[in-house]
Formats: sequence, structure tokens, C-alpha cells
Amino acid sequence: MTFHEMWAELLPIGRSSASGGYRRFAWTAADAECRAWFEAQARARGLACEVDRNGNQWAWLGDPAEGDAVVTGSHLDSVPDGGAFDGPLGVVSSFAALDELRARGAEFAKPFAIVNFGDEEGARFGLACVGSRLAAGQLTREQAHRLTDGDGVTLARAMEAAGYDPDAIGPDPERLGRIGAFVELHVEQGRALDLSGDSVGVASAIWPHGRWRFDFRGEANHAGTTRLVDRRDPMLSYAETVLAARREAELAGAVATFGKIAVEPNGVNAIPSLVRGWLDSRAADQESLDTVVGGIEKAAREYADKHGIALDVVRESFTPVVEFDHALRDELARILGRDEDRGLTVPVLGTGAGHDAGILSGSIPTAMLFVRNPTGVSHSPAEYAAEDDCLAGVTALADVLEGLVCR
Ligand code: HGY
Ligand code: MN
Ligand code: MN
Repeated sequence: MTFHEMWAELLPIGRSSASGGYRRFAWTAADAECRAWFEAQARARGLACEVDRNGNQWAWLGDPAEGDAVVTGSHLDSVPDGGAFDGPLGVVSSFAALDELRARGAEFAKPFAIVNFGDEEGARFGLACVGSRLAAGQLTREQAHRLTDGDGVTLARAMEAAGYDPDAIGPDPERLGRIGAFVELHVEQGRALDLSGDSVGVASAIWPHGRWRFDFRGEANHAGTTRLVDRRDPMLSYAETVLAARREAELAGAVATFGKIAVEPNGVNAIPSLVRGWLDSRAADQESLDTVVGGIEKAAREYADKHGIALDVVRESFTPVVEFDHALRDELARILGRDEDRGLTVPVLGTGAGHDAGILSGSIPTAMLFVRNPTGVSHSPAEYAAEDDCLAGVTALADVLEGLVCR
């Protein structure tokens, strides 16, 4: 099956006809369909399929027990109304790159695998990269069991309902110890490659990033009869905090986003009793991120006091800065830039987006390839990459894998 055919087969799964975006959330029917697709692709290529204790899917060529394996892959889940490329491009390209290697007659000197990490986006349970975090020991079973979706369903119950054992989840050092290199191909979530005029780039680093929950508690009351001076309206403090987030981020050259909100009782004619807003913030370095989030929290407390509002701020997740393995990064750049007389032509870029490769970088050597995104738009139905660039990405991934696995 060609790249194009694989892409077409995956395209309808979990797509909302209303928005045109994807709703492939962890442990839902759409997720199960994606997983079935992955398994079918693996089996069609004679790969041995296994699901690890954390629900990540692996497709093996060769015996993993030999060690020093070369692994590639990404994720198939999405954010709410996400695009088609974030995640799936890496998985489809991995199968296509394997096909290209076989067509080249490549001889695999090491075990090789393609992986689909579970719940990368954290769209349902609020924490990103759950599958890789569990494997790397960066999230405990107890913490994972406590994660709850918007309907009050725990991650443990959701896993169980999908046919997986939530009591089996936990660190997987032995599995990770067998991997010599993990390479994740991903659509770029920015315009650096578009601006440099390149189809493919290599990742240097991931900005430190995290998610914080701000609970503003006031007093529910009648929207028509409560005098303005008598109100304790948490929406006001929340709104002022959103503006403060923008200001603080601008000052530090960082980003800060309130992209999700829950309001109680959520009635048009009721002053809210609770406004819960989730902040996502990222910066080039830890110090800037601390400054931004500290500044936002300080402003939020002032606004809350002004309106008689109680405020709780909880850090729900945090991922420190990731510097991808320098030797592997340089090897990728060397492989991809090898046939020119003009020096290194492959751009090496940092990103503000999180990835499983970033989580795993604390345990094993990891690297990433980015494919040009002409608009830079991501986490939106408008996310796009041209087919020519996707195919250039497949060739680049095949070149890299050939360099790593065939020697
Ligand atoms: O949110 C992120 O950066 C990632 O795409 N999970
Ligand atoms: Mn994403
Ligand atoms: Mn992704």
C-alpha cells in the first residue's frame, strides 16, 4: 500500500463532519479504529505486533531481545478538532519508509520497530504523552489512575472499557533499554521550513512547557436582579487574567494560552459560581517560563482579591526543556545533508510543541524530523502539508533509518 493509499484509508477515521477536524481521543471507538488500522498495516508487512503494558503499539522486524533496536513512529490520537497530520504523518511515513528500504534491498543489521504511542495529546484526560510518560517512569500508575475526563470517567475505567488492563501500566525500562535510537517524524508546527524553503528539517530542542489549572470561585446569583456592586463574579477575574497572560508572554518572548474553560453553572442568566481555565505556557528556557507563569499567577491573585474571588492554581503537568541527543541529531543532519558541496543544508530547528520523542529523550537517544507546513497551522482542521513534502519526508526518514539500521 502506497503512502497515498495509507493516508486515504486513515483519513475518515474519527473525522467530524461538522468541523472537518479529528476527534481521536484515547480509548474511544475512533482510537480503536486507528489501532486496528496500525495492526493491519503491520501484519500486511509481516511485522510482529505487540501492545505494551501501557497500551503503546509496536510492530517489530527482527528480535527486540537482541537490543540496540532502531525505532520510528509517532501517535494517531488528536486534539479536539485536530488536523490530519499531527501524529499520523509520522506513523504513515514510518510504514512507507520501511517499504522504501525494502524496495532498496536494505539489509537490516539490527531489530527495527514502528510504534504508535497512546494518548499523546492528552485531549481526554488533560495530560499529554501518557503512553511514553508511563513507559519512561515519568508518570506513576497511581497518578495515571487518578486522571479523569470531562465526564468523570477515570483513565483506568476508560482503558478497561477499551479492553486493556489498567493495573498493568507502569515503567518499562527493559523495553526502552533495548532501543538504541528512536526517530520521530512530525509535521512542523510553525513556518520555519516554509521560510527557509526546505521540505525537511531536523529538531534541535523542545521548549519547556506545562499546563496549569486556575479555579476562580465566586458566588452564583441572578443575572437580572443582582446589582453590579453586589456581585462576586469570577468571570471578571478570569477575563483579566487572560489579558495578563498575553502581556506576560509578550514581555518574555514566550507563549501563554487559555484554550479551555469550564463554567458553573454555565447558564446564560446566572452569574457564574466557578470559572476554571487551563493555561498552557511555553518558553525557550526555564527561567522565562517561571517568570511568565509567576507573573500570570500574581496578576490573577490581584484580580481575584479585587472581585472577592477565591483562587486556586494547580500545576497539572510539566515537561522540562529537551535537548535532543547531539550525536544522533548530527548524524541525521549528516545523512540528510551528505550529497552537497555547500556545507550542511538541512535546517536544525527548535519547537514549542511537545512530543513522545521529547519524553523518551531522558531514557534513550531520540531525534526528530520535521516536514514543511506551508501555513504553520496545527491543532486545527486547517493543518496541512503538501504531498510532495510528505514524500520527501518519507525519503528522508528512509535515508536516516538506513544509516542507523543497516551497518
Ligand atoms: O501540545 C503539544 O505540544 C503536543 O502536540 N502534544
Ligand atoms: Mn499535537
Ligand atoms: Mn504530535
